[in-house]
Amino acid sequence: MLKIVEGILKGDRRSLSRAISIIDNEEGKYQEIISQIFKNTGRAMTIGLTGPGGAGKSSLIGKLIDEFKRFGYKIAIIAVDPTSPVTGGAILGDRVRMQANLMDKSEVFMRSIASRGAVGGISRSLRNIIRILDAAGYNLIIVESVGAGQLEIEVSKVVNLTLVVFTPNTGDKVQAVKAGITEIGDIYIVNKSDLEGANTLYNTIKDLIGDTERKPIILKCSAKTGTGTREVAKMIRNLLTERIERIREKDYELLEIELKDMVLNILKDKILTMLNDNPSFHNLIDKIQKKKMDPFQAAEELTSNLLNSSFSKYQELNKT
Ligand SMILES: Nc1nc2c(ncn2[C@@H]2O[C@H](COP(=O)(O)OP(=O)(O)O)[C@@H](O)[C@H]2O)c(=O)[nH]1
Ligand SMILES: [Mg+2]
Repeated sequence: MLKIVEGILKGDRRSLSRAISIIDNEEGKYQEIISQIFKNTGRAMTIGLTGPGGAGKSSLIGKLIDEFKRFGYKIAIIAVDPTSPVTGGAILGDRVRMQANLMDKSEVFMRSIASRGAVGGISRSLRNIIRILDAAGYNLIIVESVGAGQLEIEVSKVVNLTLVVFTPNTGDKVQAVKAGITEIGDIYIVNKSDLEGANTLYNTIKDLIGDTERKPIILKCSAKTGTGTREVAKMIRNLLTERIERIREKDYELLEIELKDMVLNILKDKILTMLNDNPSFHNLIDKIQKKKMDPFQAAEELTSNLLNSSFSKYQELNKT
């Protein structure tokens, strides 16, 4: 067993941090780490908080943590921020704000990752980071993400439950709808209920999405005063237990995508090597150049050529 894996399983924070960096950067060892911890995963529940910057996600997480700890959860937080590099202001600000809330909550693990804008890439690293935290014994993992559109959707696919946070003073309701955010939330939250306009926004959101078939839950709270935050926490806990079937289904679908993706990647590498080694590859290019063959014919011929030769190789291997 790798030393770092021993550390992870013991819940050692330095090993955890290091492992998360390895995964985030897809350094060579990351597959081995995941393989070695994999049997120890599968217990954690995950929730995602998303919504515009300044809506109060970090503040709300700070409040929710108090409640969740009362429920007995061991909590880890991952902040994903596509807009700023790791050293950027937004995350640092978040860190400070959350840490103010996290005084005496040192058992909460917190980490920010930069998504580097690669769609698909973030869900892969996020899934594996969740596995690491899961193996380390964190059983409630909270993902905070900022930004609009694609990243939000990516994150919502990876987590068990998605919360979308709105606030009256960034209240561009139409934009929220445009970004496809109406599709992804299990719970919609109007934060800053202590401010004017919160009721109007709450009613607008109810009209816009409360009536859709999915019947998402819409709540109001103030992360500043604490009004309503306990209800939010309770609702999250209830949904996590009530919707266990749906959560399993979603997990199955994710594994399906993940596995297909991995097989395709492996095949692509192998096929490219085979293609470059194949003598008829360059012959066919010659033929195309001399107009003896069109590219479609050549591609078909090469493909069946490759498939046949790999098939006979496979049969040979199985004979012995
Ligand atoms: N009045 C009021 N301000 C809030 C509330 N929640 C957060 N804030 C403030 O809104 C700003 C942005 O909060 P933050 O949690 O960093 O938002 P995030 O960008 O969504 O994570 C901060 O100045 C918070 O103090 C609330 O319920 N009421
Ligand atoms: Mg934040």
